Amino acid sequence: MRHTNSVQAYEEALRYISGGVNSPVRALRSVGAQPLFIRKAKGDTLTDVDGNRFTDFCLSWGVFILGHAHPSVNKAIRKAVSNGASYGIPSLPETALARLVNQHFPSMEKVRFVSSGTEAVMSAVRLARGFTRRSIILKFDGCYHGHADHLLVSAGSGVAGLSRASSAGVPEAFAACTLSLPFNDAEAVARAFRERGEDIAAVVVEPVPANMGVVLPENDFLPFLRRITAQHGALLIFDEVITGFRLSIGGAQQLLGVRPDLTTLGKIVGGGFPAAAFGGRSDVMALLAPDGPVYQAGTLSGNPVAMSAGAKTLQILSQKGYYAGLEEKADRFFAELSEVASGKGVRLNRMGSMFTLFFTSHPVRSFADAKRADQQRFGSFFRYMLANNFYLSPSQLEANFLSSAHSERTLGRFISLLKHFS
Ligand code: KE4
Repeated sequence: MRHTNSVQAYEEALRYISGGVNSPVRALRSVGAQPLFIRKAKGDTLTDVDGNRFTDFCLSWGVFILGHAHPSVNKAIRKAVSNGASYGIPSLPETALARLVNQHFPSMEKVRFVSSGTEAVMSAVRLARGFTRRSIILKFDGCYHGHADHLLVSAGSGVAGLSRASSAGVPEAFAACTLSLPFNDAEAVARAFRERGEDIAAVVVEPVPANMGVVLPENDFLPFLRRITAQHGALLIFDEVITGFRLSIGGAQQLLGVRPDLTTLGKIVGGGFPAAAFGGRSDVMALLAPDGPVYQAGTLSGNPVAMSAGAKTLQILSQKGYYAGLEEKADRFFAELSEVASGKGVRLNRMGSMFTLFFTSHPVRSFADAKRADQQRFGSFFRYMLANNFYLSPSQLEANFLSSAHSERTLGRFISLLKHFS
């Protein structure tokens, strides 16, 4: 497989862009591969600048549940952009998407659009601190909530690979306002609330973490977080940037029946454009400027093209039977994949259409467990799959995703490749 043009493209990119990439994990360093430069994407297929085609299981980190370049979404984008790309003044598509978000996430009584998941979580945390007049945020090891200073503590995703618990450049004073505990450890949470309950503004959690690889919540953990936050006057923030519209049309909160005070959304909600959202209880959202004292703003927030891409995506996802169909395909695939995986000493964690193959035979129910997986062996699996035209999310501590564009034949080939991997 030729990568000459990607190699040249990376050399050129290195001259102008730090690390040659605009997001660290794309450098493929943790999997020991050369970064690819993609020319186009359609359905489940990526085509790189050398003409190599790959079946994509990363889907721009979970965005393209419908597959890349869906014809109806593209048509909506073309129509929207012909009316101008941005106004910096309210437009009807913003309210249209807000109405759809509210319809599918009833806990999001009011919403505010932003341009990235980082902005969404950062703003929700500021709002929680403003509402409760408290400072401490409780998060979980291995969960990643974007790169706002105070959330880069024991984070997952691209930060997980760094040697330090949090990024350089984050003053200790900022990190000191963040407590990070093991996911699924109700006793540790109870102890934190016993000791500092009156200072805790919010618990922020990926309801089904995907940034340490996919790790499933133990049966009562999320309802427990709901009870203990309510008991102590702290807010519960569900970071559904990945799980929102992924696990169901109403995200993890609909599937698992836990109603948070605030929710953040990203990825799917923007249909591939830089758009994300935060929202929740009206009494909390009422504190946001211009109504209240908590400031938050954004030049391209509610961008009409992004709103149109998101709205068309959600309209297709809300069609009757969409998730049932995806779930059936996923169930068939994962039933066979987990059998082959266990024969290889590999652990499959999945929920809905997102999954991680952990290269360990032990159960993975926390960040500590996930970090014990054999990252070297995952790296060689990544490179083996790439050589066979499959592009996985390039890290052991990330999730992979199915889309409605993945065929049974492709999924069958994935399984047979794992079978022959040594
Ligand atoms: P962005 O700022 O990257 O749009 O969103 C941050 C974020 C917030 N919350 C969750 C649960 C997330 O997964 C993310 C971003 N996800 C990573 C992939 N796991 C983005 C990929 C990257 O950093 O390049």
